[in-house]
Amino acid sequence: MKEKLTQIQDMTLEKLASISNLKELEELRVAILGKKGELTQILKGMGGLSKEERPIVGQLANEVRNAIESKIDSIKNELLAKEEEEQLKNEKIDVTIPARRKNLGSRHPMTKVIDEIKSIFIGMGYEVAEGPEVETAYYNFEALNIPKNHPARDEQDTFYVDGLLDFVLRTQTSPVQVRVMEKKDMPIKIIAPGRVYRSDEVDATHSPVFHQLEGLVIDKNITMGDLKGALSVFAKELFGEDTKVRFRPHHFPFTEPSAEMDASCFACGGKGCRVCKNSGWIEVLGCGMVHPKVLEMAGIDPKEYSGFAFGMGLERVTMQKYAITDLRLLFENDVKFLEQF
Ligand code: 2U9
Repeated sequence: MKEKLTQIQDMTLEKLASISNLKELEELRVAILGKKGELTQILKGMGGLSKEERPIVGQLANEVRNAIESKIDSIKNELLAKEEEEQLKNEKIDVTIPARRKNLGSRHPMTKVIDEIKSIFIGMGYEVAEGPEVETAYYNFEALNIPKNHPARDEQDTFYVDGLLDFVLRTQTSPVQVRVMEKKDMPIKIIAPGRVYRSDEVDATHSPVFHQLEGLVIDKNITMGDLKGALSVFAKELFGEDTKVRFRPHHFPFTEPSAEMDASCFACGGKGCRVCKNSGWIEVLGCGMVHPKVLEMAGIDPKEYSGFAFGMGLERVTMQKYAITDLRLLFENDVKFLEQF
């Protein structure tokens, strides 16, 4: 039995010398020291030894077990250290590699134009007013001198809510201003930017949802001169100091007299180019003196007060400013398009 023990020790130590990974080491440990291992089997057979032999063999067996165990432990530590070193080598971080660029995105061209126009008017003392996008037909039409059966109320152009003729998705931001007028906190000097809706088919210049910015000034003795002064300052701030403006007569139900304002083309200075379609002028907004009936309906005496109003389509201004030829680009959110602004 003693021989067998020394044999096991020699054989195991020899095998241990050529072990190269933790899996092999564990397999060998189980084969020798495990429940059914060679050494364990021998120790189990010690019952058959004589009284004299038992302590001698027992001591030898312990020595063999200790020798094997301590060798296994030291190899295990070596292998673990090697493994960790390997892992560290593989996980090495090169801190000199430039970081991956984060895509920060950019402000939408519409947002830029809305913010710019808002800050021009805020600089001239206007306040920003907001109101609901689902409106009553009264605020959207009647209060603006667009009675029932008026062509501008054509069902084709308007989204009614749930088939109720009394509720509409606002077709302009004017109802916001009617609501402000009703409060009669004079003088009034406001702009109302926001989303508006019309039952239009989508094409390069139309969309069922678009943005408007309207303005309203009401005080004693407000004249067409105030309108022209304010709007020409606005045009110069938006398109450049040398911008000239011209007013062409027009018709709106809510203003009288009414006009459309053109600005000299900021791209060519009026000579004619692609941006102004060779006319030298770009159409910017509609405007006029608030109709006395509109003032009256809101409870403001037109003999005491007068005012001017204006309105512009923000998609159109954005397209003009950035020479965008298709309105749909403003809604599609294609990153390649948006990155350019
Ligand atoms: C009140 C009284 C009058 C707002 C106005 C326009 C002229 C105008 C169009 C521009 C292009 C709409 O987006 S568009 O199609 N708007 O031309 N808007 S005056 O007049 C008002 C508003 C409120 C109480």
